Amino acid sequence: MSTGDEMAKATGTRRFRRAGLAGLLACALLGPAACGTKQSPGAEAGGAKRITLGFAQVGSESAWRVANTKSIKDSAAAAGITLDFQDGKQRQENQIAAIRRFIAEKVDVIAFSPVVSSGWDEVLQEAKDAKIPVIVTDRAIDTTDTSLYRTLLGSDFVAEGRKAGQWLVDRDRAGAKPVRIVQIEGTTGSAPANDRRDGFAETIRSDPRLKVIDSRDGDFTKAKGEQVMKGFLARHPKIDVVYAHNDDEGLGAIDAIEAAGKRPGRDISIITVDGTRGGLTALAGGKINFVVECNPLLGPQLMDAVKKVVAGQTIPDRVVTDETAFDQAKAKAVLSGRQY
Ligand code: GYE
Repeated sequence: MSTGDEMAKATGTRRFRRAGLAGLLACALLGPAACGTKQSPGAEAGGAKRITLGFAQVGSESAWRVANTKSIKDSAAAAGITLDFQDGKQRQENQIAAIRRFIAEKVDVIAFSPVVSSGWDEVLQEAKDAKIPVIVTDRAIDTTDTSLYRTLLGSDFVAEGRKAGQWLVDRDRAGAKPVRIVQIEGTTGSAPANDRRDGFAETIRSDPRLKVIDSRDGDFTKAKGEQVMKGFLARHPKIDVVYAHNDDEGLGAIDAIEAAGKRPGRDISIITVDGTRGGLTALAGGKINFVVECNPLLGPQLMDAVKKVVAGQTIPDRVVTDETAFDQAKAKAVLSGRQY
């Protein structure tokens, strides 16, 4: 989705279908007496039909993702929602197959976090034709037809990229030398990779000494982050800063830098995004210099949206997660209470 579309989604609201919900609402409001004595399969003691949510996850590429999956599973259980969870193993075709299965099995709501942003129109049209509402979480999709989904819950990745860039601009304001930056990107074609790159580029443009000298896909994993960093170190005799699109890639870069006999956080500065326990621990220990937060705990918001969509209530088209950023002192202060 383009920033323009996102802005449109951020401002509007939409009304959801009420058809076929009168009975459900009567059950919920008036109790079992209004629902008759026979419970349909999946019905609960209180009379309201249990909601089934099909969720197509990206994969388990990072600590962020593991925390996100746990949040979704825990919140579904707490909300009394039956969750049909499918791990897409970072492949769009797996996620499309999962969504088709959810449609065939007639789940009440489909939610997914798209591994890449383009190529969803056809399968989402199938969900729309089957009258199954779709909620996009975490990563945006690229489509001109915003009627294909009800809302997007998640972070503003452009803002995250800007925070990363602004920290560097402020830190190096007084410097005179060129600053050679290498960038370890997230999965090519994913919303967070595109937006974190663009937000960062836009901000550092204000200072001509700051230059991205190389940029490669690290697929949001520690193993690829390490591999990409090894390549950078082999190709570039002087690197001042690593900007990694997530903590895992940054932690991989630390291993590569140490293996090359250099000190991460000192000889080469590191900026990452996420704020997981692993990232904040390295930050508190001085091996990372700045971490921009991206909150994975989207489960409660998602379950709330699912219930509202099923009940025919109005929900905002775009819900942006509240986030902060951490320097070394702040990381030390929050680490003990970090859930993920
Ligand atoms: O930053 C990264 C994960 O989509 C925001 O995906 C998410 C990103 C997160 O793999 O660690």
